[in-house]
Amino acid sequence: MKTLIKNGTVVNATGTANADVLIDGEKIAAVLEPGSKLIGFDIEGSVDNVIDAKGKYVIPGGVDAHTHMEMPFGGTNASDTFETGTRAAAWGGTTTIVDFVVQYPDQKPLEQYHAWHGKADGNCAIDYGFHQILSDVQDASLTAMDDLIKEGVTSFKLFMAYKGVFLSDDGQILRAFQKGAENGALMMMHAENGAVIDVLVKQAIEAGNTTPYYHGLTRPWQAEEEATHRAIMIANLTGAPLYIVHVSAKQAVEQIAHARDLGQNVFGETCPQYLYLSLEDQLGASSKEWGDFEGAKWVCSTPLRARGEGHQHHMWQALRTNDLQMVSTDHCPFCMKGQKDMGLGDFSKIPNGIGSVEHRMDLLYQGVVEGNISLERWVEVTSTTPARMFGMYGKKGVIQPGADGDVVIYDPKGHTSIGLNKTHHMNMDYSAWEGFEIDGHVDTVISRGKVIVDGGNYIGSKSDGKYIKRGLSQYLI
Ligand code: DUC
Ligand code: ZN
Ligand code: ZN
Repeated sequence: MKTLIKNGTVVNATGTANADVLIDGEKIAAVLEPGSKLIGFDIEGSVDNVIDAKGKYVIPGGVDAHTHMEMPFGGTNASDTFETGTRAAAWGGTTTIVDFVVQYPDQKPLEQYHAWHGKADGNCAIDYGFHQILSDVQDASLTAMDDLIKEGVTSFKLFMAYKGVFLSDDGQILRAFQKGAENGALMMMHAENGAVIDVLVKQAIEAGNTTPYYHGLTRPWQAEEEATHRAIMIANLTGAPLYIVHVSAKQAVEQIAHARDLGQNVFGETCPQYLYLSLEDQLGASSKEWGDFEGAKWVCSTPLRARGEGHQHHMWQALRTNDLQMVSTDHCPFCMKGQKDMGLGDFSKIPNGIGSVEHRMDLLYQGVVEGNISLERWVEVTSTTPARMFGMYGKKGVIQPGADGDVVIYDPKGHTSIGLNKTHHMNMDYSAWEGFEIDGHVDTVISRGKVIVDGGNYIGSKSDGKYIKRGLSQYLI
């Protein structure tokens, strides 16, 4: 199968050009001057499929490096399976995800890795890789890190919160980071001070403050800043590269920026919810159906932060200045009925998570429209940097000869209305993004040379996606 995308505006992280893109089989074969012929050879006449992208952007497929499809968590499972979640991702212009294999205490990382293959293989609409969560750092887990790297799992997430579920103590973090420094793995951190949060949560519940708003109040920015600083110091001590996930507090960004200024290999990701949504929105949320439990729709950790404190503005700024390097979703969807409602009367029992895998490319494009980031930076933070950060660049994250034919045709004159009865395809009974309007539209999505979304219609199949054996982070020397 050969496809020619003609007359489009090709946007890479490095620049924008009017060019035609030729895809041959699964790979990009050439990026050509518009209408050019190869040594007199009529390209258009020789291909199977011609797509006219006049007036549209031709960008590398989105790479969402933080998802939790069907993750067992909070007494239930994230509501998107690999099948439903990757299909929704495709609709939204994301052609690669990196999902988290979970090791709970007493589980063996390699067994869990194979279990995740059991769930994902043959069920994904787009390509997928895995990180590994380590919740039980002892000798066997450290040895498993070497084995997992050989399988293409080159990044490992630890938690400083969720005692008894995920939390590692500082000594365990030190040991895992020592291993990362030795084998080149990128160490990822959920940076919140769990002990402080657990006491604040207990005090809030005892005082009768049980509504979802208190989820945010009991996970204050100080807990995020302190944990971010501690993780950076342990990484500094060991020499491990460190990636802080889902940064939401401006003070945590400052910690990351400071470490980077001093030359440390520290990176940070934020998520659409921390760019657009706020604690004040959550406080004001109320509906006929749920009353003030409506706010449960936005219970996630790290939590939404106060707009009055300027966190959202600071996240956009940090993305512009590269104090933060990329945007993932932390896609962890739960339905209100039967899942989030487990926390009626006690916010601490609400499963933590928001579903956004379908909307990340659009929501970040709106940042271009509103002057928060440039067009090229949009591509960089949603595709190119995630591909480089997690050892996939060259195949993913760029439109160039030899790269995978993962291409999105994005219409800047199109429009996308987000909402449950509109564009929503995730397996959730509500949208955390209800009512968001985007001045752009994902028209066509091509995954390794195959058109899987055409004019907004999904035409792929659930076994299109392949496992990606990732290399080490390309930001390391
Ligand atoms: N945060 C969430 O909101 N959900 C999953 C795990 C996490 O760290
Ligand atoms: Zn986390
Ligand atoms: Zn997560």
